[in-house]
Amino acid sequence: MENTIIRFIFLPMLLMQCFMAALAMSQPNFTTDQFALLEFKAHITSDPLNIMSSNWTFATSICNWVGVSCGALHRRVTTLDLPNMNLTGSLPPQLGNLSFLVSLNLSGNNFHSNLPLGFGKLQRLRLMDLSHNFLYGSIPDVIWLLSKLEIFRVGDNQLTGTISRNIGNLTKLRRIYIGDTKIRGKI
Ligand SMILES: *[C@@H]1O[C@H](CO)[C@@H](O)[C@H](O)[C@H]1NC(C)=O
Ligand SMILES: *[C@@H]1O[C@H](CO)[C@@H](O)[C@H](O)[C@H]1NC(C)=O
Ligand SMILES: *[C@@H]1O[C@H](CO)[C@@H](O)[C@H](O)[C@H]1NC(C)=O
Ligand SMILES: *[C@@H]1O[C@H](CO)[C@@H](O)[C@H](O)[C@H]1NC(C)=O
Ligand SMILES: *[C@@H]1O[C@H](CO)[C@@H](O)[C@H](O)[C@H]1NC(C)=O
Ligand SMILES: CC(=O)N[C@H]1CO[C@H](CO)[C@@H](O)[C@@H]1O
Repeated sequence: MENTIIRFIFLPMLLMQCFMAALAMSQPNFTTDQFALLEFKAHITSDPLNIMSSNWTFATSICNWVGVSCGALHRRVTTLDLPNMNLTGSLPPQLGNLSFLVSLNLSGNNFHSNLPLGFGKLQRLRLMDLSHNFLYGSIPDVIWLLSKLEIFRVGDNQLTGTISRNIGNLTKLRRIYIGDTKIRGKI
Protein backbone atom coordinates (compact mmCIF):
# COMPACT_ATOMS: atom_id res chain seq x y z
CA MET A 1 0.00 0.00 0.00
CA GLU A 2 2.63 2.46 1.10
CA ASN A 3 4.69 1.43 -1.86
CA THR A 4 1.82 2.18 -4.17
CA ILE A 5 1.34 5.61 -2.67
CA ILE A 6 5.00 6.36 -3.13
CA ARG A 7 4.91 5.18 -6.68
CA PHE A 8 1.73 6.87 -7.82
CA ILE A 9 1.60 10.00 -5.75
CA PHE A 10 4.96 10.98 -4.37
CA LEU A 11 7.07 10.03 -7.32
CA PRO A 12 5.10 12.08 -9.87
CA MET A 13 5.03 14.94 -7.38
CA LEU A 14 8.77 14.71 -6.94
CA LEU A 15 9.32 14.62 -10.68
CA MET A 16 7.04 17.61 -11.11
CA GLN A 17 8.98 19.50 -8.48
CA CYS A 18 12.28 18.69 -10.17
CA PHE A 19 10.80 19.87 -13.43
CA MET A 20 9.56 23.13 -11.90
CA ALA A 21 12.94 23.67 -10.26
CA ALA A 22 14.68 23.09 -13.56
CA LEU A 23 12.27 25.47 -15.21
CA ALA A 24 12.82 28.12 -12.55
CA MET A 25 16.56 27.75 -13.02
CA SER A 26 16.40 28.16 -16.77
CA GLN A 27 13.74 30.89 -16.69
CA PRO A 28 16.02 33.81 -15.76
CA ASN A 29 18.37 32.83 -18.48
CA PHE A 30 15.61 32.87 -21.02
CA THR A 31 15.68 36.63 -20.59
CA THR A 32 19.47 36.51 -20.79
CA ASP A 33 19.10 34.85 -24.18
CA GLN A 34 16.44 37.34 -25.19
CA PHE A 35 18.69 40.21 -24.17
CA ALA A 36 21.64 38.74 -26.06
CA LEU A 37 19.62 38.33 -29.27
CA LEU A 38 18.17 41.83 -28.98
CA GLU A 39 21.70 43.19 -28.57
CA PHE A 40 22.68 41.27 -31.68
CA LYS A 41 19.71 42.73 -33.56
CA ALA A 42 20.64 46.21 -32.32
CA HIS A 43 24.11 45.75 -33.81
CA ILE A 44 22.75 44.96 -37.29
CA THR A 45 23.02 48.07 -39.42
CA SER A 46 21.72 46.67 -42.68
CA ASP A 47 19.27 43.85 -43.23
CA PRO A 48 18.15 44.03 -46.88
CA LEU A 49 16.15 40.81 -46.64
CA ASN A 50 14.25 42.21 -43.62
CA ILE A 51 14.91 39.14 -41.53
CA MET A 52 15.29 40.91 -38.24
CA SER A 53 12.80 43.69 -38.81
CA SER A 54 9.95 41.50 -39.96
CA ASN A 55 10.60 38.32 -38.06
CA TRP A 56 12.61 39.05 -34.91
CA THR A 57 9.66 40.64 -33.09
CA PHE A 58 7.80 39.91 -29.88
CA ALA A 59 4.87 38.52 -31.86
CA THR A 60 6.52 35.15 -31.25
CA SER A 61 8.96 33.66 -28.76
CA ILE A 62 12.64 34.05 -29.63
CA CYS A 63 12.66 30.29 -30.22
CA ASN A 64 10.55 30.89 -33.33
CA TRP A 65 12.75 33.60 -34.73
CA VAL A 66 14.34 32.84 -38.08
CA GLY A 67 17.74 31.28 -37.58
CA VAL A 68 17.15 30.59 -33.89
CA SER A 69 16.26 27.31 -32.25
CA CYS A 70 16.00 26.27 -28.63
CA GLY A 71 16.37 23.11 -26.61
CA ALA A 72 13.12 21.15 -26.43
CA LEU A 73 13.06 21.04 -22.64
CA HIS A 74 15.08 23.92 -21.29
CA ARG A 75 14.03 26.35 -24.04
CA ARG A 76 17.44 27.97 -24.09
CA VAL A 77 18.88 29.10 -27.41
CA THR A 78 20.98 26.31 -28.92
CA THR A 79 21.32 27.51 -32.51
CA LEU A 80 21.95 30.87 -34.13
CA ASP A 81 22.34 30.21 -37.84
CA LEU A 82 21.95 33.07 -40.29
CA PRO A 83 24.44 32.35 -43.07
CA ASN A 84 24.36 34.23 -46.38
CA MET A 85 21.71 36.72 -45.29
CA ASN A 86 23.50 39.87 -46.42
CA LEU A 87 23.54 41.14 -42.86
CA THR A 88 25.85 44.04 -42.04
CA GLY A 89 26.86 44.85 -38.50
CA SER A 90 29.06 43.80 -35.64
CA LEU A 91 29.17 40.94 -33.18
CA PRO A 92 28.31 42.12 -29.65
CA PRO A 93 29.99 40.46 -26.64
CA GLN A 94 26.55 39.68 -25.24
CA LEU A 95 26.31 36.79 -27.71
CA GLY A 96 28.70 35.09 -25.31
CA ASN A 97 25.82 34.94 -22.82
CA LEU A 98 23.98 32.39 -24.97
CA SER A 99 25.43 29.78 -22.68
CA PHE A 100 23.54 26.86 -24.23
CA LEU A 101 24.58 27.69 -27.79
CA VAL A 102 25.77 24.67 -29.77
CA SER A 103 25.84 26.08 -33.30
CA LEU A 104 26.75 29.57 -34.49
CA ASN A 105 26.77 30.02 -38.25
CA LEU A 106 26.97 33.60 -39.50
CA SER A 107 29.12 32.87 -42.51
CA GLY A 108 28.80 34.83 -45.73
CA ASN A 109 27.58 38.11 -44.27
CA ASN A 110 29.17 41.54 -43.80
CA PHE A 111 30.09 41.50 -40.13
CA HIS A 112 32.77 44.10 -39.36
CA SER A 113 34.12 43.69 -35.85
CA ASN A 114 36.45 41.81 -33.59
CA LEU A 115 35.77 38.34 -32.40
CA PRO A 116 34.48 39.27 -28.94
CA LEU A 117 36.26 37.95 -25.87
CA GLY A 118 32.83 37.03 -24.56
CA PHE A 119 32.72 34.14 -27.03
CA GLY A 120 35.03 32.35 -24.62
CA LYS A 121 31.93 31.75 -22.47
CA LEU A 122 30.24 29.60 -25.13
CA GLN A 123 31.30 26.42 -23.39
CA ARG A 124 28.78 24.20 -25.16
CA LEU A 125 29.61 25.42 -28.67
CA ARG A 126 30.37 22.66 -31.16
CA LEU A 127 30.22 24.57 -34.41
CA MET A 128 31.42 28.07 -35.13
CA ASP A 129 31.33 29.31 -38.72
CA LEU A 130 32.09 33.00 -39.16
CA SER A 131 33.89 32.56 -42.48
CA HIS A 132 33.42 35.03 -45.37
CA ASN A 133 32.88 38.19 -43.34
CA PHE A 134 35.03 41.24 -42.56
CA LEU A 135 36.09 40.36 -39.04
CA TYR A 136 39.38 41.85 -37.93
CA GLY A 137 41.70 41.85 -34.95
CA SER A 138 43.17 38.81 -33.34
CA ILE A 139 41.43 35.63 -32.40
CA PRO A 140 41.11 35.79 -28.62
CA ASP A 141 42.97 33.05 -26.78
CA VAL A 142 39.79 32.04 -24.97
CA ILE A 143 38.53 30.51 -28.22
CA TRP A 144 41.10 27.76 -27.82
CA LEU A 145 39.50 26.80 -24.54
CA LEU A 146 36.09 25.93 -26.03
CA SER A 147 36.53 22.26 -25.30
CA LYS A 148 33.44 21.03 -27.18
CA LEU A 149 34.35 22.77 -30.45
CA GLU A 150 34.28 20.38 -33.42
CA ILE A 151 34.16 22.73 -36.38
CA PHE A 152 35.86 26.13 -36.40
CA ARG A 153 35.69 28.21 -39.56
CA VAL A 154 36.84 31.81 -39.60
CA GLY A 155 38.59 31.90 -42.96
CA ASP A 156 38.05 34.75 -45.42
CA ASN A 157 38.15 37.52 -42.87
CA GLN A 158 40.87 39.93 -41.81
CA LEU A 159 41.70 38.17 -38.58
CA THR A 160 45.28 38.05 -37.39
CA GLY A 161 47.25 36.47 -34.64
CA THR A 162 48.78 33.18 -33.82
CA ILE A 163 47.20 29.88 -33.08
CA SER A 164 47.75 29.39 -29.42
CA ARG A 165 49.29 26.17 -28.25
CA ASN A 166 46.08 25.79 -26.28
CA ILE A 167 44.56 24.47 -29.51
CA GLY A 168 45.77 21.14 -28.19
CA ASN A 169 42.94 21.39 -25.66
CA LEU A 170 40.32 21.24 -28.40
CA THR A 171 40.24 17.48 -28.42
CA LYS A 172 36.93 17.33 -30.29
CA LEU A 173 38.10 19.53 -33.17
CA ARG A 174 37.48 17.81 -36.52
CA ARG A 175 37.53 20.67 -39.04
CA ILE A 176 39.22 24.02 -39.01
CA TYR A 177 39.19 26.61 -41.78
CA ILE A 178 41.31 29.68 -41.32
CA GLY A 179 42.35 30.11 -44.94
CA ASP A 180 43.08 33.59 -46.19
CA THR A 181 43.61 34.97 -42.72
CA LYS A 182 46.91 36.20 -41.41
CA ILE A 183 47.07 33.59 -38.72
CA ARG A 184 50.33 31.88 -38.05
CA GLY A 185 51.14 28.90 -35.98
CA LYS A 186 51.66 25.20 -36.04
CA ILE A 187 48.87 22.74 -35.54
C1 LIG B 1 9.32 34.08 -38.20
O1 LIG B 1 9.65 33.00 -39.06
C2 LIG B 1 9.33 31.73 -38.51
C3 LIG B 1 9.88 30.67 -39.44
O2 LIG B 1 9.75 31.02 -40.78
C4 LIG B 1 7.83 31.64 -38.31
O3 LIG B 1 7.50 30.39 -37.76
C5 LIG B 1 7.39 32.77 -37.38
O4 LIG B 1 5.98 32.75 -37.24
C6 LIG B 1 7.83 34.10 -37.94
N1 LIG B 1 7.48 35.14 -36.98
C7 LIG B 1 6.98 36.31 -37.34
C8 LIG B 1 6.65 37.25 -36.22
O5 LIG B 1 6.81 36.62 -38.50
C1 LIG C 1 27.16 27.39 -42.48
O1 LIG C 1 26.15 27.68 -43.42
C2 LIG C 1 26.59 27.62 -44.78
C3 LIG C 1 25.43 28.03 -45.66
O2 LIG C 1 24.31 27.27 -45.43
C4 LIG C 1 27.05 26.20 -45.09
O3 LIG C 1 27.52 26.13 -46.41
C5 LIG C 1 28.16 25.83 -44.13
O4 LIG C 1 28.56 24.49 -44.34
C6 LIG C 1 27.71 25.99 -42.70
N1 LIG C 1 28.83 25.76 -41.82
C7 LIG C 1 29.00 24.63 -41.14
C8 LIG C 1 30.26 24.52 -40.36
O5 LIG C 1 28.16 23.73 -41.14
C1 LIG D 1 23.08 39.80 -51.27
O1 LIG D 1 23.52 40.93 -51.98
C2 LIG D 1 24.12 40.63 -53.22
C3 LIG D 1 24.67 41.92 -53.81
O2 LIG D 1 24.26 43.05 -53.14
C4 LIG D 1 23.10 39.99 -54.13
O3 LIG D 1 23.71 39.67 -55.36
C5 LIG D 1 22.60 38.70 -53.45
O4 LIG D 1 21.58 38.11 -54.22
C6 LIG D 1 22.06 39.00 -52.07
N1 LIG D 1 21.76 37.76 -51.38
C7 LIG D 1 20.55 37.39 -51.07
C8 LIG D 1 20.43 36.08 -50.34
O5 LIG D 1 19.57 38.06 -51.31
C1 LIG E 1 26.08 39.59 -20.89
O1 LIG E 1 27.32 39.95 -21.46
C2 LIG E 1 27.75 41.25 -21.24
C3 LIG E 1 29.06 41.48 -21.96
O2 LIG E 1 29.84 40.33 -22.09
C4 LIG E 1 27.79 41.56 -19.77
O3 LIG E 1 28.16 42.89 -19.53
C5 LIG E 1 26.43 41.26 -19.15
O4 LIG E 1 26.44 41.53 -17.77
C6 LIG E 1 26.07 39.83 -19.41
N1 LIG E 1 24.89 39.35 -18.68
C7 LIG E 1 23.60 39.47 -19.03
C8 LIG E 1 22.62 38.86 -18.07
O5 LIG E 1 23.20 39.98 -20.03
C1 LIG F 1 45.46 24.01 -22.43
O1 LIG F 1 46.73 23.64 -22.92
C2 LIG F 1 47.82 24.34 -22.33
C3 LIG F 1 49.13 24.03 -23.04
O2 LIG F 1 48.99 23.04 -24.00
C4 LIG F 1 47.87 23.97 -20.86
O3 LIG F 1 48.96 24.60 -20.20
C5 LIG F 1 46.57 24.43 -20.22
O4 LIG F 1 46.53 24.06 -18.86
C6 LIG F 1 45.36 23.85 -20.91
N1 LIG F 1 44.18 24.51 -20.42
C7 LIG F 1 43.07 23.85 -20.09
C8 LIG F 1 41.94 24.70 -19.60
O5 LIG F 1 42.97 22.65 -20.21
C1 LIG G 1 20.65 29.95 -13.25
C2 LIG G 1 21.65 30.08 -14.33
O1 LIG G 1 21.87 29.16 -15.10
N1 LIG G 1 22.27 31.27 -14.43
C3 LIG G 1 23.23 31.58 -15.47
C4 LIG G 1 22.59 32.41 -16.57
O2 LIG G 1 23.55 32.84 -17.52
C5 LIG G 1 24.57 33.65 -16.98
C6 LIG G 1 25.43 34.18 -18.12
O3 LIG G 1 25.78 33.19 -19.04
C7 LIG G 1 25.36 32.83 -15.95
O4 LIG G 1 26.37 33.63 -15.40
C8 LIG G 1 24.41 32.34 -14.86
O5 LIG G 1 25.10 31.51 -13.97
